[in-house]
Amino acid sequence: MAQIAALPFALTLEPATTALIVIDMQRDFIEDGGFGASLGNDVRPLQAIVPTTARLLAAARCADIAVIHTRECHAPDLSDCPPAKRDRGDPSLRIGDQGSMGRMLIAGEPGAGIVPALAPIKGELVIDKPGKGAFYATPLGEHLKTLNIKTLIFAGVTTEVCVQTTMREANDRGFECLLAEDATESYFPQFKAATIDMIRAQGAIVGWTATTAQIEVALHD
Ligand code: C5J
Repeated sequence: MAQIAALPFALTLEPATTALIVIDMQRDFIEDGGFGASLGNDVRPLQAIVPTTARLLAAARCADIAVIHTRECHAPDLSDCPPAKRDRGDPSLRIGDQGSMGRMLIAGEPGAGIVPALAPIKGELVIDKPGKGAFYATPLGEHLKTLNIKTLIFAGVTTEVCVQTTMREANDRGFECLLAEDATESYFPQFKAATIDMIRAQGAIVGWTATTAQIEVALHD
């Protein structure tokens, strides 16, 4: 058992029934020329969490915690991309358009890949998801059941979109959910802060938050 000095109160977890889910740490969200940048965002805050996320990954691997990576991406024929998603807003490039890292958010294109510093290793599950939540239209739920997972640690981007959506989906499915505060980031600092507040409000209504250092300490004990 490991006890994490989380907020709003300590969280106890069993490494054997815990998984780390690293959400969408893809070049398309993190690098210049990707989808995030095409929406007019400054991607540098997202780049800044890569080393902390790598530390969290290393701690999970060392503690034999299951690691799952997700990628937001679509089939090349866009059959899993609703027009409402593709057509909304006014980005300089839309999903499926050709960018400097291949077609935007298309499975198998360089931009849809996970940044090299956080590359999955042998045995780690990689889930491609067409939505913001990682449970929607994916086999994630069945995999977690097969692995007998009870607790999920979350990292990745962006805090208030794919991370929060997946965390809420998981919370509704009965998982204990912990967000690594400094291994997640948003293009909008105020949205990240509000998401962290929302998660742990009202007695952990969505789950807990803790720093990567607090998680590392608990897993090393
Ligand atoms: C977004 C994500 N922000 N991974 N995707 O469109 O959060």
